[in-house]
Amino acid sequence: MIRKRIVLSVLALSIAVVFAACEHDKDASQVRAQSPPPAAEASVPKLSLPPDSGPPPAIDSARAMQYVKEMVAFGPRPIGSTNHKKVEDYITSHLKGDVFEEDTFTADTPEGKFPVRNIIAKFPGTRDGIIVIASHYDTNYPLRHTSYVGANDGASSSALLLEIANQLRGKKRDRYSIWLVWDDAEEAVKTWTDADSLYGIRHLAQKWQDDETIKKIKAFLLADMIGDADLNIDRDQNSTPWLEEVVYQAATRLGYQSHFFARDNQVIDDHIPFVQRGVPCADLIDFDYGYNNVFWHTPQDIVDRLSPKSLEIVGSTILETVGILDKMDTLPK
Ligand code: 1BN
Ligand code: ZN
Repeated sequence: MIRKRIVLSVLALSIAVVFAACEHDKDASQVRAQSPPPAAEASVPKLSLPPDSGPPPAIDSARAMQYVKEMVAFGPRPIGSTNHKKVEDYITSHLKGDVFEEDTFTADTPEGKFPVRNIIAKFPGTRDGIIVIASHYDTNYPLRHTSYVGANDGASSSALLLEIANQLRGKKRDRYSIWLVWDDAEEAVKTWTDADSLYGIRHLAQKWQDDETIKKIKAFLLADMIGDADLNIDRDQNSTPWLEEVVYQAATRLGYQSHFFARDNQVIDDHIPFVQRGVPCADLIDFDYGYNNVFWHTPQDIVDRLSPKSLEIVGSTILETVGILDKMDTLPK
């Protein structure tokens, strides 16, 4: 069974959770020893990857950062709020002319019923199979009456997906289809539990299981908290080792490997409903936002702590990962 906690490398993390704003944050983490370097990781399979060819992927980092600023400018965006509706409209306004659909439902939460809306933009390819790239766009609910705007946690990855859409738009894909998912209601409304969290993505995973879409998903790449100017993407032990290795190789091809996988973590995040259904997943999360993650779920999560370069590093690594997956003859299960 997957444990409801994060395992981090630093003993002092227990101090950091004391500063976290929400009750659920307090039991979210535990101590873990530092991982060996990626090549020495026992569980990483030997992969035969296609040769590095072609130009590196493009990401307009200034434009992505502008999107972050515009989302943050709405203010706190918890489910059920007017600002939440504004950011939904903001996302879909950037998808005009794209094929996109919405998965809407009412979530029953410890704070009552809320409308939930996942937004899915589809960039079709001719190869059979889908690569999903996901980000949540809601902000922390318990902090809704503070100045909390979730610049890193919610806005950075959602803005990056808008920029990835810009890069995919209008280009013929003779490879896997790419579906971009802005999922909703990731955050707990009270205390993080299996039932009080991940409302949107749990619904979407179940829907795609019921209609058998899930069988076509070759990889699920999640971005969360990827804007930190001091970028350190964790190796998530709940993710799929071979896919994490492809991500690492993609980062290495771009010269960005120093930002990836220096430490291990075990993250419960939007990928989990897909992990549970056997879909290969990689959660790209930097859960070290400020010393011992001290800015996470606090009003200190502001644009000033982010960097366009971090958006570029993660965005181009995701696109390079897609490029590698596209060219692999077969993908491991
Ligand atoms: C990530 C960003 N998460 C919430 N906001 C998921 C999470 C929940 C990560 C609890 C760690 C602990
Ligand atoms: Zn959060």
